[in-house]
Amino acid sequence: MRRREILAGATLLVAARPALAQFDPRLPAGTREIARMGALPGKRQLIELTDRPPNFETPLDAFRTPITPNDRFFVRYHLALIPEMDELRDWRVAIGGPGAERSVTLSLADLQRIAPPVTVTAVCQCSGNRRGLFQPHVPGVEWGIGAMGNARWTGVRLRDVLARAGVKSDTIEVAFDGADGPIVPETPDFVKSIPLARAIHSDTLLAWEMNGQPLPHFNGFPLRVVVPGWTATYWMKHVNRIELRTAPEENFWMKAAYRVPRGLFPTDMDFPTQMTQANEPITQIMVNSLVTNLQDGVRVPVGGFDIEGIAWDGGHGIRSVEVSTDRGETWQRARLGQDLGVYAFRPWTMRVQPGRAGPVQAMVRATSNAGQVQAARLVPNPAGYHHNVIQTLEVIAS
Ligand SMILES: Nc1nc2c(c(=O)[nH]1)N[C@H]1C(S)=C(S)[C@@H](COP(=O)(O)O)O[C@H]1N2
Ligand SMILES: [Mo]
Repeated sequence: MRRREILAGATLLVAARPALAQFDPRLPAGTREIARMGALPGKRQLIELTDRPPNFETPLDAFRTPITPNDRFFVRYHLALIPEMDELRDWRVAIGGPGAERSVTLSLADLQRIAPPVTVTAVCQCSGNRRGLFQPHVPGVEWGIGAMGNARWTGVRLRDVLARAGVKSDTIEVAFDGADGPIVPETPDFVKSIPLARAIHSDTLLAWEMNGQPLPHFNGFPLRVVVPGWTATYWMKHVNRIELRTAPEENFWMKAAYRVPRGLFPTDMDFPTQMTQANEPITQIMVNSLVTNLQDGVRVPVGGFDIEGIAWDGGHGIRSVEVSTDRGETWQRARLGQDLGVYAFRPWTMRVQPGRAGPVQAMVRATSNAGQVQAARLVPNPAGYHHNVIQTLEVIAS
């Protein structure tokens, strides 16, 4: 998107939206008032929530396979000036900062020579996924269920790249900046940091491939950060600057945004340098699941039907998925499908025999290998993060 297009298009596009959208069955609950279907270059139709910056979510049927196709993978940006592909041709990443022994600047070819490539299959999920389903309503991008996707990410371990710069012993955080920027200088640039311990974790990558292809333009071409198990806010796209920090990153996107009340959500790793008395940065993904083959209100055969879906968490893997058709009194275990790794979507399926015609309610709950279970009730928090309430689906047997 070029600067002049953005400015010229801004007013025209806002007015035309709602009427088209409201009865499109592809639009998930919680987004129907504001969304419509739309496409970005290189992408098939996605659910368009805003176009400047582009915020497009993945429709439900794209989750019927445990790997989310690149051309249906959601897109989220905070800032509207996104570099064009040709502007990224001479792209380099600069690594330095007070915690670095030396500054280095590397091309993609340099990165690819550091070590044999590493692939991790992992869910990239926006912290605000399902915010549109919060009741009471919380302001922000009103995502439905599709601000997430699961892909095979290939690249180099971040720790092997940091070693090129040399990590001094007083380094506490590693910060990332991308090549996108704000239209107006008053908007703070999007910079995110992670604790050093998470940066040198063997699964944290700088990735240039997604599902065996170069990263799509809108998913961070040519290089993005991949922090498996952590929400996507840290997965910096078009990353061109990496800073080894000896003091906490203080910008708006760390200090004010992406925070949750302290201790409210369990995590395996603290972010000690960013904690306050009241809150802490959002980090690890919560255990969750989604029915992918049925939507509320659809007709199903009274003689029996399958419920299929996916389950995932922040890196323990899925122990079980259970389904209840009696409002939570009894639960039956679904059959788990292919295991693509602890950070990935885990497919599951369950046969239901309604026995009689009429509405059938199905509740689905996933449990992680750490014993964490989806929330029975929404855990309210000011920014509308971590919606992992047990899904209740109602279909009609006939
Ligand atoms: N450069 C850059 N990287 C970014 C962002 C951004 O606005 N700019 N948003 C982050 C957030 S909040 C999310 S949810 C993911 C979305 O990744 P995707 O667009 O590839 O789906 O990118 C992350 N990385
Ligand atoms: Mo996000």
